[in-house]
Amino acid sequence: MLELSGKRVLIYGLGLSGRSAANFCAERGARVTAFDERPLAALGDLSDLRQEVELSPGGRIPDLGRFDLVVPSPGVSPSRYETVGEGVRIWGDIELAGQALEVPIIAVTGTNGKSTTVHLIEAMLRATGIRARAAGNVGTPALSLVGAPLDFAVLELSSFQLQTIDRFRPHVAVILNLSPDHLDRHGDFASYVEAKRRILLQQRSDDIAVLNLDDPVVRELATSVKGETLHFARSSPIERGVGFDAGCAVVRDEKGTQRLPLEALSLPGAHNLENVLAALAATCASGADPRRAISALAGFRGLPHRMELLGEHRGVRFVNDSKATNAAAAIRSLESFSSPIVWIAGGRDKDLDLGSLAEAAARNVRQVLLIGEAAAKLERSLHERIPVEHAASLDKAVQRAFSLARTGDVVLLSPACASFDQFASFEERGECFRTAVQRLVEGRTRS
Ligand code: UMA
Repeated sequence: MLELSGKRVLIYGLGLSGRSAANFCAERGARVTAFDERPLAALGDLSDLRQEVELSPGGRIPDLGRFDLVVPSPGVSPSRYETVGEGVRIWGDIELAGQALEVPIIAVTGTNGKSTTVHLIEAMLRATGIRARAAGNVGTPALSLVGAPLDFAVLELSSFQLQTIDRFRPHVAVILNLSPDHLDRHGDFASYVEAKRRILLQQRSDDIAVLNLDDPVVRELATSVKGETLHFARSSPIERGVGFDAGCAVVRDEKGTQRLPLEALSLPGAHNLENVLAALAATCASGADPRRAISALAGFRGLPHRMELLGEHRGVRFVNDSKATNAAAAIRSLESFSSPIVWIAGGRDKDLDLGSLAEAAARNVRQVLLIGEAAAKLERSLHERIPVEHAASLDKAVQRAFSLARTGDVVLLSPACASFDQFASFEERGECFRTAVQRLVEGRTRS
């Protein structure tokens, strides 16, 4: 059990996870200092912080060597603390949660689809009467689950969060897919994959890894599995786990084979089918009945900003996929439509090879409208394959996209880039798109 009483703890970063970690440590008797590079005025309302937390915002980073434990926020690069001596533990909030949670953990990582899968697992377990709650990179700090009346904690984990785990041991570890992302932080794809691999390292022989057999990089991670492996796959045949055939999830386990029709699935795209198969495999790994679990699909409408159909106006559909912050995610959304697409892309480049986008776009993109810092780089990779225009803002891009679209087309926001050049988050970018579409539909902007 985690012993924090009297320990000197530095919370590095006062965002959502930092605040929850500060309170968690203070409640357990630690002497907590909370540092953030931003000045106090920029940190917003801190009234939820316990009084005994000593604030040290702005200015210089405190001497890390003075602390027993440093809790870096996921957004803090390891280069800020990796030179600290051996006497100082570096544990992120996920490590703290892993040590404090008294229920088994289902942890989900991968490049794309994590949040949807985590919410699907939560819904599927609940449909079987199991008390489960989602947290982590989905937006709710994992420490908020400590002490909650639960049977399972379902955690979405980013590569950033996995860099600061130590003994964290999920009973079920799911790896969805791996393609280049966050290379500005990790340096290269191999280092990013190594961060993701860490989800498996503390598992034991009675734990379960759920791996995507269709993904060659994920398949290779099987060499790090310590316990049982369940596979999921949309295309490959499965021996143990969840496959797919003729509209049915095919569950294969020691009891035999069950075919479960997926007609209640309303989420579009092959990638969402993969998310469902992964979630079902994780649900089976938790001991739940897959037939009851799958009933959750009927009420599952997907998450905002992920292939979210905002509506239709004069025969043109508007789809918000603001969460597509990397090339692989944007390719998946482009491939999800058979109708022509007027595509809005761009934002902050995460040092990705954007060339692969051109091939996907050439299939059925009528026109691309480019926004943000990466517009020039995107244009270089796209202009030989599809017509390219620049737009001064997302709002203007929506107006122009609608004027270019024909009946039956889709206007798709799927940026392939981070939002931070123009917005605070992908959510804010998605909301801006939603507002622009609403204005258009209500006739408050151009015809
Ligand atoms: N900060 C510093 N120095 C730094 C970096 C950050 O002082 O070098 C400070 C910032 O000034 C800020 C705080 O740290 O005040 C922000 O911390 P953070 O960026 O780590 O954000 P949190 O609010 O703690 O949110 C984090 C995750 N953020 C990141 O990984 C960047 C959230 O994921 C997560 O939902 C939340 O914890 C709860 O677990 C967001 C995300 O964008 C959604 N994730 C990335 C993604 O999905 O692609 C990985």
